[in-house]
Amino acid sequence: MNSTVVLQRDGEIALLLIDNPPVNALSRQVREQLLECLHQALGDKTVTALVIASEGNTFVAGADIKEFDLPLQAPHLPDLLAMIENATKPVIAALHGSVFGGGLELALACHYRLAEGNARFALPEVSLGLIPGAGGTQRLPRLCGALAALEMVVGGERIDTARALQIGLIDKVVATELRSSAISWAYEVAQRPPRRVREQPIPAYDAAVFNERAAQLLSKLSGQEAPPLALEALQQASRLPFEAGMAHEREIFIARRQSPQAHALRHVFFAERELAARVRAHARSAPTRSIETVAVIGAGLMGSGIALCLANTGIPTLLVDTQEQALERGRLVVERYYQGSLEKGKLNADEASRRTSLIRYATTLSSVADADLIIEAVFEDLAIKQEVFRQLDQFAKPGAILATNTSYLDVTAIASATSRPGDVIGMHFFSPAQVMRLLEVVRTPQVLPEVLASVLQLGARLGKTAIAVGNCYGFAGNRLLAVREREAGFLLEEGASPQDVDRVIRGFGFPMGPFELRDLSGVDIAWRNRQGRAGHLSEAERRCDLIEQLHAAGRLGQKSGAGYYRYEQGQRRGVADEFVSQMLVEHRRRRGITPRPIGDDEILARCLFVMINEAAHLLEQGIVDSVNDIDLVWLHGYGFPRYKGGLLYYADQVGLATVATALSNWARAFAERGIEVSGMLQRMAEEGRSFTHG
Ligand code: 3H9
Repeated sequence: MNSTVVLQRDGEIALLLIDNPPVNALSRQVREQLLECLHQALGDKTVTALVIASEGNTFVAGADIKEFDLPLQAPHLPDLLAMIENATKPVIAALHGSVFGGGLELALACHYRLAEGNARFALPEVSLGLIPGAGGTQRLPRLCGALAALEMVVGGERIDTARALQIGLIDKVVATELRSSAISWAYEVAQRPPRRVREQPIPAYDAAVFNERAAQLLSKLSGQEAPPLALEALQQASRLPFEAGMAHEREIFIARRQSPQAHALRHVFFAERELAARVRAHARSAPTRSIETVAVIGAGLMGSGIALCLANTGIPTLLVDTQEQALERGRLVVERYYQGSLEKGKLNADEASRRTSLIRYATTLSSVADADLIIEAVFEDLAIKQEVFRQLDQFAKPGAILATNTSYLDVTAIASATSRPGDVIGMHFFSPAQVMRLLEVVRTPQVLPEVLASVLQLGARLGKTAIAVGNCYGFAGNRLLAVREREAGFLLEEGASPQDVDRVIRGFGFPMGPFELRDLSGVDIAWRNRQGRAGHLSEAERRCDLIEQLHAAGRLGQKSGAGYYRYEQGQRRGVADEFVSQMLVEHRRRRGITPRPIGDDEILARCLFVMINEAAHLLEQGIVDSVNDIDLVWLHGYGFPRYKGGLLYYADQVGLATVATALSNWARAFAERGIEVSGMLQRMAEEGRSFTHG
């Protein structure tokens, strides 16, 4: 058995060194060996104090998440930590890197805590659908106060050493020589009795302030089951004796491990890492081009957002717009954003000014000559984009990567306007680009592998979830969005109201429903898309022309004060509008449709199952490389609730047989809509397979 914990001696001090790469997770083996080393050190009369430290670039990132699908295995972390806390010799935690979850709980059970300046502290359990399970909810409020504990336990706040020192989580910070500093300190404290957090009372706090903040945090985390339970455990720390509080925490933790939300969140955790590993493998498989300077063409909201995103990563960026007024508006967007970051205290003055000055401005396309990467973000029109690329082909230096930020158009057709289609790629950012995590990287059959690898790598550098997708109408994300919107339109024809559909989709956990989203992104955009795809629409889609009707009435969505909803001055939340109800009554009458009541279950199934079907088509057609990509695209770009694990994870929970049968029934019942049930989905359903387990 490999050694994951070693016991070393420095005179009278025992050093327990955890060495379990990559992040020193507290696996069963680590717990066993830690326990063994602890026994040895405590039983050795020549040892006067202990130091617990870790090898590698992190202390301990938590319990081993891979073990959460297995039965509980002794020694249990709370028992091990109780033994450390109850030790009669002082125990010091020497902390660096990530001190997360069970790692922070380990530190809390020690009697003293010393940290290197780079350490970060968090209890991220709620983000995994759990609550801290080894004393986090009981020891943290005793050591740092209930309010600071609330932010970390319920809000999942991650703090740095300065804050940790301020709230009393750590005793000292050292610049270097963490281990030797801890050993020197151990000699000092060896003479003192152990200082046990469990014996400290929770400092007095204002319950009204606590409750108000708790309510605020929970309102931001609605739909998630773990945060209210984490709060409950934390509140019990003030009401129950330590042991009873620990037992209560443990009971909740154990129940949470097997909860559907915790399973779903674990799926997302590992899906994100699996994607990151694929991006790294891509970069290894092809030489990458260096991207040091970037030019963005088009200073609209998208172009300015992309420029902000680049400057936030420290990349010098040239924002180009041939319209001087548009460029000025872009400059204002940039300046206001950094002014706002300064006022909110997110950046200091130096950093805000450094980032502001990383963005330069120009009105001529020829000024892109030095850029390693040029991202076009002009109006969504093929002819306009092709003209821009024709010009970029003249001005860009050899070896520059030319990217288009189109959200629906054919990237191959755009690339064909240049003499170098191998250098052309899609970079589909989501609005606001400086905020949204998703970046679809659209590969054409011609794109060079090194161009794809370079852009994926840049995506990771920008902090994005960068996913390679094939070139098709709407790529992965918007293709799924389009089928949901189409189905939602059919639901209106059949008798549902926009409010019904939006309520059900919000109830599932999306931040907004399809019609609220349409009003936000613009009825005119959907109208233009439909015009562009007129030849591809089925007869039923063509006749479900609600978008054309709204457009003809000048109802363009939020921007014009009305779309599917009416918007009062300054309100982002729409209200139901008689105009739309009447429009639907008329529409159904013209189409000879007798409206019927449609239940919430049907609304949800119809909207989601058609997406699952389309996702299966995307997999079959090789537009996406893996099931995880589908899940991550919708999680990071479209607000799919993380605690439901993603679209295809959700499909597995419903059962592929249920999904496939429902789709086949609808395909028969609504033959004119041309629903093509994916062959792959049907086969998987028949064979009893699932997306996430193959
Ligand atoms: C907990 O502690 C419960 C307790 O309260 C109670 C217990 C009774 N376990 O993210 P990276 C792997 S719940 C297993 O790419 P980075 C990860 O899969 C836990 N594996 O690196 C990846 O593997 P691979 C609370 C883990 O530098 C590799 O490490 N803790 C764990 O970008 C590198 O990870 C958390 O929620 C783990 N705990 O970020 C912390 N953590 O190379 C979760 C990581 O095979 N972890 N791995 O793909 C993180 O937030 C980040 O990994 C961290 C490093 C910031 C630490």
